[in-house]
Amino acid sequence: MIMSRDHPRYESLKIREKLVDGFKAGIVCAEGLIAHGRGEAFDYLVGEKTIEPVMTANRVAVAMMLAAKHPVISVNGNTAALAPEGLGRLSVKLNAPLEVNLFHRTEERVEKIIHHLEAHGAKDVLGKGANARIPNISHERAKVDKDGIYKADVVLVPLEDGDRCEALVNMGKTVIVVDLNPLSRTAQAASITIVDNVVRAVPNMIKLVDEMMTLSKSELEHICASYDNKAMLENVIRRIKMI
Ligand code: PTJ
Repeated sequence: MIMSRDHPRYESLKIREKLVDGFKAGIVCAEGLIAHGRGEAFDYLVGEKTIEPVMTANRVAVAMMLAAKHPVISVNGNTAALAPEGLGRLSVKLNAPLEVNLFHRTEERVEKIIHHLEAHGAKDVLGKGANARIPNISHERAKVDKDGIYKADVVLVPLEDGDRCEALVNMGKTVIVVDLNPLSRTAQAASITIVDNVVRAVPNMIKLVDEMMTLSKSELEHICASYDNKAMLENVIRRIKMI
């Protein structure tokens, strides 16, 4: 579809087009299109921009990733379609492997997503032939790589589901999620919740990594020390009511 740049919903329509193209290419699942619609509704509520309390969460998330021993970035169909280059850049800058991990898993889709990420510059993407399981999860997102999500101390998961978020937290991991719905079980269960669209969250994190990569371990720990995710979520909900 040809869209004029002066269309008032140009950016939003471009994002939809990326998801539809991803669906046609076998990267995004049909359910992913529905999930995006829910995300769009919440994006309206935050004014389609990164609101102030979320920048604090972003900063803490980047500090956690920089201070981690084994940070990993989990990628699903929607995020691969929306931010393939950004995810690859973030992975290189943080020295954190990307791992494809799908709720509606098929081996064919895992391979297509790995190929898509690598075509956009990502290196050594994990996820094929997952060889470990997250305990107490019965669905396909339990399947992980033993050298990736299974071993990670900090996991960044854009568009997580509530069950797995809780299971990862129960494994003792720090779980950073990107979810536009501040009320979702995922948002409530995560260690750090970035209530933002992945199309803004990924570039924001890249910028912050550039700014913060020279900080010492104690400076990074200081940034994380007083962070309270529940208070941050309450702040986001208050802001939404004011917009
Ligand atoms: O690719 P798969 O097989 O792993 O499946 C991906 C989906 C998204 C279908 C799967 O993870 C799923 O069912 O997700 P949920 O439980 O519907 O949750 C999606 C959450 O992401 C909702 O809370 C949405 O508000 C939120 N969301 C949707 N689009 C975005 C978003 N958050 C941030 N940025 C978005 N672009």
